[in-house]
Amino acid sequence: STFTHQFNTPVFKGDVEFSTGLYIDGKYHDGLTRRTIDVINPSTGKLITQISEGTPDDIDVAVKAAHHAFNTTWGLNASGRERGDLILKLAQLMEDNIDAISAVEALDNGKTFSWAKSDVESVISCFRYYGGWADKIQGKTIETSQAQLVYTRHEPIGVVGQIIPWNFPLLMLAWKVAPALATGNTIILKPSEFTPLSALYFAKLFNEVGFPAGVLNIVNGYGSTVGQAIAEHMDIEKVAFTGSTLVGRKIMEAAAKSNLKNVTLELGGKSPNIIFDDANMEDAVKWAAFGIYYNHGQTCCAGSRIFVHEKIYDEFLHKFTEFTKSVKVGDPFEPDNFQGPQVSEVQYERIMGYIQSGKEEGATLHHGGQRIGDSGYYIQPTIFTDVKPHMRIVKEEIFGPVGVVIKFKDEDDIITMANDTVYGLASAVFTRDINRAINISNRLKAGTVWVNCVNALNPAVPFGGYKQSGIGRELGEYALANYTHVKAVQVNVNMK
Ligand code: TXE
Repeated sequence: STFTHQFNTPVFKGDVEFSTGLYIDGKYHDGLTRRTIDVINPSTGKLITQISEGTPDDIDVAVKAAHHAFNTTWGLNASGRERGDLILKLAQLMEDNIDAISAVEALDNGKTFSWAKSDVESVISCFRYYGGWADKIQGKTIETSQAQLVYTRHEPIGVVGQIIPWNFPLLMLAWKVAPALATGNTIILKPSEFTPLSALYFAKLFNEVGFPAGVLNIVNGYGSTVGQAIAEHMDIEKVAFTGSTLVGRKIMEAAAKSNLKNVTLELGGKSPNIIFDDANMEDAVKWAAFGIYYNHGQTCCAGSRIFVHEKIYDEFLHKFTEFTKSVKVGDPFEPDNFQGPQVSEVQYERIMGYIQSGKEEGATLHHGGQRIGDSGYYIQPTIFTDVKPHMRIVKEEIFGPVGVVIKFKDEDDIITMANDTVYGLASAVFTRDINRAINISNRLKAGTVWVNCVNALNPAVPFGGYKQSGIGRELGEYALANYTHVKAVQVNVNMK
């Protein structure tokens, strides 16, 4: 069936309409069981619509379509230029519909319309970036001896599975779909059951652009059924996953037990944000708030552990608290709001559970910690102090607007504390001393170090984790390797 919605908000007025079915082989299907999943509005807790629920059998149908497309119209059958042109057209079509897409994302996820729009802008630039790569995927010639011609080909892997989360629904789709398309793979994508709508809208645009049928198949459904079916499928040759570390382990296990499919994982984080005493105080306060409150703290790279040099700790904490009080939380469609509701009731409960654990383990709830209102999943931006390294709020990913502020003495002290985590996704350092910035950057065990900023992302710049934050890198030229096999061809040219 079809989802139709009339937006009449201060920031967007207009109608949207798209199918809620499974998008397989260029057509919409109800799914073999015809079951549905309820899509809930996190701002109200009420039903938005119902979408088709896929099953492992639907995944089988999608995999067959994807193989057929790979062997006939895509893969090595479409030139890089042809693939790139379609990707660029898709980017343009998204730009033409940017407000409507952003409104759907805000409605379903709870992020504000303006932040949703900033996501969609990043989505568009990600597709443009990889559209540009499509005809530049090339191997090398390798000199061995005069008797040989040796070269490599970077070939698409084949049918790839992609499982994405709910925190940046369309952006995570873009990070995965764009490089896979550019390199010539065909795709089975599973969006999060909490936020399926923007991917369905995307499917409509994708279809309009004129990609061959079966190149991208979007199968909504639950992780334990459809997600698991992707991870263990014998005819899917690669799986890319973003989500919890717990599920990341299951994906690897399923890949190992089935066909040893290639795996890339982008998992959790507990990123340190380090503020030295020579940092620009006003900037550091604003960036620290952006680091933890951006996207309601539902960010894998959230700067959730804020380390402040002891000389400026009191001043920082005071200013950070004042700034936190000014963060506007409320309806995603009101233009002044920075923070909307958490994505779901489950996530809301999980975060409130962490706040409770912080109090029980003896940390000081310095600010916030309460629900806002009595409908929707709104939580106050929250600060804990007087924390100890063993506490759950210091060690575990909360994925909510909850930061801990911790004092440090010197560089060795901070490196030990910052690296004392099973994660290693991102980190940030604030200082005006360039040598210190570089030395600290070298010593941090994290896939990204931001110096005097946080959350800077660009499609050209690789992103991914050390330690249990993941395997592999997304974005940039690095991501092309996730979706290509390297074939070495050795030709005997002297015929002996
Ligand atoms: O994630 P899940 P959840 C972290 C964050 C959050 C916690 C739990 O700490 O609080 O994870 O969130 C699919 N086989 N992150 O439970 O379950 C699922 O359907 C295959 C960090 O919502 O990992 C969805 O599409 N797939 C993060 C996707 O996995 C399975 C983003 C992510 O959901 C599956 C989200 C299975 N057995 C949460 N079980 C980040 N790194 O950005 C579930 N899925």
